[in-house]
Amino acid sequence: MTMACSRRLRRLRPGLTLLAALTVAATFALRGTLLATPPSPAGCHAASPLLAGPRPARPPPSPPTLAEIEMRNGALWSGGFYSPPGCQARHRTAIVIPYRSRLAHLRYLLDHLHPFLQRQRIHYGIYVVEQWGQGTFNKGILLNAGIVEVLRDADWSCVILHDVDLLAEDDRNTYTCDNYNPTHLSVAIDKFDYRLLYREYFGGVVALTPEQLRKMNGFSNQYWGWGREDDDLWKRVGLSGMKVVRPSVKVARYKMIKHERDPGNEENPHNFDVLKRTELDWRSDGLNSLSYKFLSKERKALFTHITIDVGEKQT
Ligand code: UDH
Ligand code: MN
Repeated sequence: MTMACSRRLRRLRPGLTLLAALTVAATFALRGTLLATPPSPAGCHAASPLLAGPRPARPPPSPPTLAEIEMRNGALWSGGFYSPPGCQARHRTAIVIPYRSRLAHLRYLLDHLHPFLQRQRIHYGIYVVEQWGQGTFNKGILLNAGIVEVLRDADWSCVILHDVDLLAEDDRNTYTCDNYNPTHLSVAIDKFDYRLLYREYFGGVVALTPEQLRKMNGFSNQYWGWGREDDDLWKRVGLSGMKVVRPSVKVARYKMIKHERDPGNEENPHNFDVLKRTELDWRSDGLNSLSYKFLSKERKALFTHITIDVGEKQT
């Protein structure tokens, strides 16, 4: 290269740099319009520009089919995983749904939850943990098994335990965890007049880090049938030196899809007696004494489906 030529190039370089910068900016602007999330090397720190705010859930008279929901959610990876385009997500949230014979509710929830979480720009995965068979439902064992299986599956920083029939009504209710304390996300449910049912209520939708779950030893495995395993969970939080935190009642709003009590999940009066023993039992009854049979794990388009045998009713 001659001296003159290299000098000319040097003179041109600021122009070239500007041109390159404009091209990059134009590409990002285009991607920004297409994806609505301009790339930010600093991560998805700012409040998501995609949030819609308060939006009462109005599920249609019949739920959409899984194929219809799949068509509306083209950006998912197999297994129901999602990573926001254009910025580095700060949180990795696993949603764990305890499940048996509630297909209509599951279809409503998946249709609602995927776009809801994508507006929050969270890296997430949805897991449906199904209790196999017709035996007595045991939500504690099912969720403990779900926790063990999802943490074995990927490196999640937050686990959200989510009833199948609850639809969040404000996407400012962020599906992430507090670093120090378990979070109760379903504070105001329409069925209970959008008021906290009672101070110690810690059911519905709750968010905990793997560390918090280990500290409190997960759920008790001793609650067969409906009732009180959530009250036991509340006691474990306090007994392990933590407290429950809650987002504002203004944003933590949910609609519960109407339902009857399920067959195989009848109220069990014995559960009140079990609840009297939490203080004595929580250290030895929980994740560290969990026993279940893993039956299958299947990656579906909208979720990862894990099936568990919780065993026979004990009490
Ligand atoms: N579930 C199933 N199938 C069943 C039973 C339960 O999928 O056969 C799952 C499902 O995710 C459901 C959750 O377990 O949403 C809880 O059961 P539920 O919906 O019958 O509970 P409910 O609506 O809970 O009665 C409201 C709690 C308010 C009272 C709190 C008392 N501590
Ligand atoms: Mn319910």
